[in-house]
Amino acid sequence: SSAHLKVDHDQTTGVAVMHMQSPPVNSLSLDFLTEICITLEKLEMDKGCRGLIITSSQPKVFSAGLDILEMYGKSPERCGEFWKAVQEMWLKLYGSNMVTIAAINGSSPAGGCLMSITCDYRIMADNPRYSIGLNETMLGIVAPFWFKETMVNTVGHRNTEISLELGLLYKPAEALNIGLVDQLVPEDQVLSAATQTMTKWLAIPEHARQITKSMMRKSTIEKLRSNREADIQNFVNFITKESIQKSLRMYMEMLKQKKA
Ligand code: CO8
Repeated sequence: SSAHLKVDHDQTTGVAVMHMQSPPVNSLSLDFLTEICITLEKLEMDKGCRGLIITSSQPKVFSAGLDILEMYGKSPERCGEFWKAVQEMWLKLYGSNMVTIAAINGSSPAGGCLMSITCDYRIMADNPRYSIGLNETMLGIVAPFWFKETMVNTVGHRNTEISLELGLLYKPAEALNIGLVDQLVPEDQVLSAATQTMTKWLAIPEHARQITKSMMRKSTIEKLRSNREADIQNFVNFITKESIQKSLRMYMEMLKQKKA
């Protein structure tokens, strides 16, 4: 465990539960992403850990996605460092040999949705106040190709096209309907349902399951792996544009107003 992550690793079942606890909304800052990557690396190396459940300790929110403040008013160097950490988290999660389950106990926009769809299975709290989706266009920004492909691999081309162009955030029932999540359960049962599902997945012959997972995801992962530098440059050039900075500022103001 580290400052913003509580990891409960049950040695007898081989299942680790990673609780995100970065107040107020588990937004993914460079520091938090780095913590997540270090923890994932350790768990991945640990032969005694075969399954990972990701959940949130914060009320009402799984993760608010990338920390918008990391993309606003920052130097190109810093933006590049940030983006490299986002890539790293995605590569570690999407390429994990562990069985990964997202126990989505709150809202999960943008980067929070990305984290969820890197997992093998998603269980969401059946609370209509929560939503999940890749809403980047609503911020005036564009989900990169590897966000898009992870989404296509989850809900198919047409659902992805609609949801990305419109920047849709889906209520749990809608998310279930398009296959963005796999199961809805009452809020207080998200973690126990994830544990139950984990048992099923861990009963499959491990090597066969891992090779199959890798086969399904390899081409998407390779595309980013072999283009990391160009993807960073793309991001930095895009996000530091005056017009994009303005969109982000307006979006942040809108968030504050909604609150007031
Ligand atoms: N980054 C930074 N700060 C955030 C973020 C965020 N993503 N989300 C919320 N906050 C802040 C709020 O501004 C607020 O700050 P303050 O207390 O100072 O006013 C505080 O966190 C609490 O937020 P709320 O009061 O809004 O909390 P609620 O519980 O009412 O709502 C939500 C929680 C639903 C998560 C809500 O905060 C929300 O909708 N947040 C915005 C989520 C969002 O749109 N994230 C998108 C981030 S972009 C991304 O992840 C992918 C980018 C890909 C880049 C591609 C570029 C090329």
